[in-house]
Amino acid sequence: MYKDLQEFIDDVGQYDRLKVIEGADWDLELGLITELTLRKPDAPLVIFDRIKGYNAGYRVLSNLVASPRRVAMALGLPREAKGLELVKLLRTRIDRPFKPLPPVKVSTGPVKYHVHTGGDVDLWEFPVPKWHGLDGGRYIGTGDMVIQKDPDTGWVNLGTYRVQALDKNTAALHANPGHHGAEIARKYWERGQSCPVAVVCGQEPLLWTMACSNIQRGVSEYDYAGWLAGEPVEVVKGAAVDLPIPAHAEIVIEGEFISPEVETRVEGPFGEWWGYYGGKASPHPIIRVKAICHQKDPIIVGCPPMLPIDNDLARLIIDGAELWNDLDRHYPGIKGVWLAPEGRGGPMCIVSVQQQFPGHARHVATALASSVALHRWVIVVDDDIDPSNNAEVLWALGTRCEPANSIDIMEGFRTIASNPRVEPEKRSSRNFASSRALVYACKPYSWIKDFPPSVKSGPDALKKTEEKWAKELA
Ligand SMILES: Cc1cc2nc3c(=O)[nH]c(=O)nc-3n(C[C@H](O)[C@H](O)[C@H](O)COP(=O)(O)O)c2cc1C
Ligand SMILES: [Mn+2]
Repeated sequence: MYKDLQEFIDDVGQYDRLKVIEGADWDLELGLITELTLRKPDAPLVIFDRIKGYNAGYRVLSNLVASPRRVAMALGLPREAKGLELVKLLRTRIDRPFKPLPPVKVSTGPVKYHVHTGGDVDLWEFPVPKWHGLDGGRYIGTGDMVIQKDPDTGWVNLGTYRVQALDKNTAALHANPGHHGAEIARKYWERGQSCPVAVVCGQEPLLWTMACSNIQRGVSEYDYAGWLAGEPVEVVKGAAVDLPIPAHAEIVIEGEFISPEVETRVEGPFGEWWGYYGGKASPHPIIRVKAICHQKDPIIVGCPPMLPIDNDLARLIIDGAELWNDLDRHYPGIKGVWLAPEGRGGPMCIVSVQQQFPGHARHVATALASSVALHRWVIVVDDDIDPSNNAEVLWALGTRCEPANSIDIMEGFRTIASNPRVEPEKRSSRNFASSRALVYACKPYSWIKDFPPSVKSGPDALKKTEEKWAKELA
């Protein structure tokens, strides 16, 4: 695991692509530049410095894990791995009994270089970006981690939930129902208390990736990251709340997350991960900020939703690896699980199966559909198809799927308010349910042996020819 964000940035400068951009405006320009960089494959990591109206050193970073190379570096995988290979490598690494490796407490760390409390707290000290034109304000938390502790069990959860800066010591926090942070906050609120929170706005990428992946309920992302990396995360006690905060975090906002029965403020709208403004501006619970700790030259990590592709690929790799291992415990022949970034990840789940018995494809597809993740499409392909290769998947869809009898549609699954396709009537009655399509883009098992062979030449013939004609083909 990288010691801190700076160590990762240094490595990116050496082994991947890094761009430092000076003089851009926090008001939309950071978002526009980020969007332009994501149009090309292998987008660079971007650091904005000397942001308009702010001192040098107060930086914003985007595209933290937006290239396969940086995903591999962040997760400690071989740097040349790409696509499904990344999922395969990670799944092998986590295919062992989980042994929590809790964080170690240290007395202090670089995060405590500046500690602001009381009247000294000011969220506008930082160049908080307004990312997209229709956003309702400036978001300090997009590539963040919200730390909370379960009041009953002591479970420390880290989740990536967006945070809008509202005034110098007030922020709105948007944690969807079903997410661990919402569950923990509710426990405090039901007791008439507010929920202590610490929002980390800038962290090295491994722990951050755990915060935005579907780590099991009751498991601390700290313990999971430690287990995965083989070394514990170093933490210090917060300045105002009794929560462990990463000793090497860039910026940490600490405070009380207040019950919506006590106070709410309007949050949003925010250009969301689906790629739309699906949710509206609405009353949200707020954080009363008690303290802000930050490094000498602090960096906000921004991860605003972007088109055509998002910049948080690493979480799709870990979610895919977890799904693959889960399926593997129940079914043979699973050759790959891929959450396609172009389809926004979860909603576009592709699984490759070497079919071995009647109903095999349907069992696998229904297992994936019933996952709590938002898999709107589950596409089953055969084992000759790489699910992370869009050309191969489209070929399978175009040629092996007979729509009349290769699609199951199931209704009544969980979705969330930001889903742009929730009908207005359902939205007004807060019926956030959606359907799922299981698409069999694979050869029908009952006549799989009679399915026409493909025109693709065998690997041996291709290799031999490639060697013989190496010069001409170069
Ligand atoms: C960049 C990014 C932003 C996210 N924003 C939110 C958000 O605002 N609210 C939310 O509930 N989930 C959000 N998520 C999804 C959660 O982080 C994710 O589901 C994670 O598993 C939540 O942690 P938990 O399982 O501990 O609740 C976001 C994910 C990413 C990658
Ligand atoms: Mn969690």
